[in-house]
Amino acid sequence: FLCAGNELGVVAVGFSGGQRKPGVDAGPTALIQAGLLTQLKEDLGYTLHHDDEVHNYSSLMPQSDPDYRNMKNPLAVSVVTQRLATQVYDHAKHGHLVLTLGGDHSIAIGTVAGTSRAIKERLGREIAVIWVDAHADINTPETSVSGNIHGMPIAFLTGLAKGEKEEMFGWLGVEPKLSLKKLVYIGLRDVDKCEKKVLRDHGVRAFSMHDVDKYGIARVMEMALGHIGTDTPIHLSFDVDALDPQWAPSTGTPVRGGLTLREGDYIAECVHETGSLVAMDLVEVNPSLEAMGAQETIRAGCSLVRCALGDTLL
Ligand code: HAR
Ligand code: MN
Ligand code: MN
Ligand code: MN
Repeated sequence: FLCAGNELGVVAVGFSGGQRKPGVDAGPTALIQAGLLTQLKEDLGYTLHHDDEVHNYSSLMPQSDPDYRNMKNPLAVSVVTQRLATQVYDHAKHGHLVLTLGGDHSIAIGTVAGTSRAIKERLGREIAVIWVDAHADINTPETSVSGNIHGMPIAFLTGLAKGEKEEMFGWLGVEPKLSLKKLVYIGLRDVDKCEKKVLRDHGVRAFSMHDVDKYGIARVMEMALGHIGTDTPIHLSFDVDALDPQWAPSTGTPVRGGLTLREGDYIAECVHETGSLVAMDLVEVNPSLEAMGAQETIRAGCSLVRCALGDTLL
């Protein structure tokens, strides 16, 4: 077994510096207030390891943070993800399954780095990442049009984008935290031109919404998990904007034509069934956007997490 017993580490990250819209930092509090952690404890029987804080890392924030290589807030995102990597690592090295509630998707630089290191040390294994998202988040600072780092985490994790000084993502080191061969995307439908080229050139396994339509979600999951192989530790990084805005309208970059809530839940259920889940992120819930739909978006987020952590219909 990849994780010990029913021990769940929880990290709540109220961080929005990877993009430009305020409010995504309130995601974790909204999810927790909706009862998510209580449900995990009482209904699913997890023992929670949580510091009862929603971290905003204010003490780490730089005085000034000018654009660098086109990146917005580079020092802030670097230092927050560095700290978060340690928090996730500390849970994962004890064999806790780690749940991180974001925050924008830039935080996955920290979460994946943390699980990657812990699993390598504890089990001598490389992790696989299932990235469920409307977007590929594989821009380098040079290819990004927006400069928003939430569109770049995969590039930093796989070494396509290089860090420099310690405080400019140099803390990631030279060894990639994730192999492009161990990455699978599901739900893509808004991928930049340069990102498409990178996916093609490296033969990254990616299931777009076209594939979900064509094969159905069950077959897509068979193929996705088949690519990863049995018995490989899995980090599930779930961007709520993978869901259609009908189910998750309150998110920074909604894109029509997405997954139904059931398809999202099904992905999470299949990942749970592998028994190989070591970490999950739920990101990009922004309750201040489309306020009418905030409760729906929060409910959808809670459902995705419960499914990944073993809630069953029967
Ligand atoms: N590809 C665009 C960019 O790099 C949009 C990225 C939007 N990202 C997220 N996370 N919402 O998936 O700026
Ligand atoms: Mn423990
Ligand atoms: Mn994303
Ligand atoms: Mn996205």
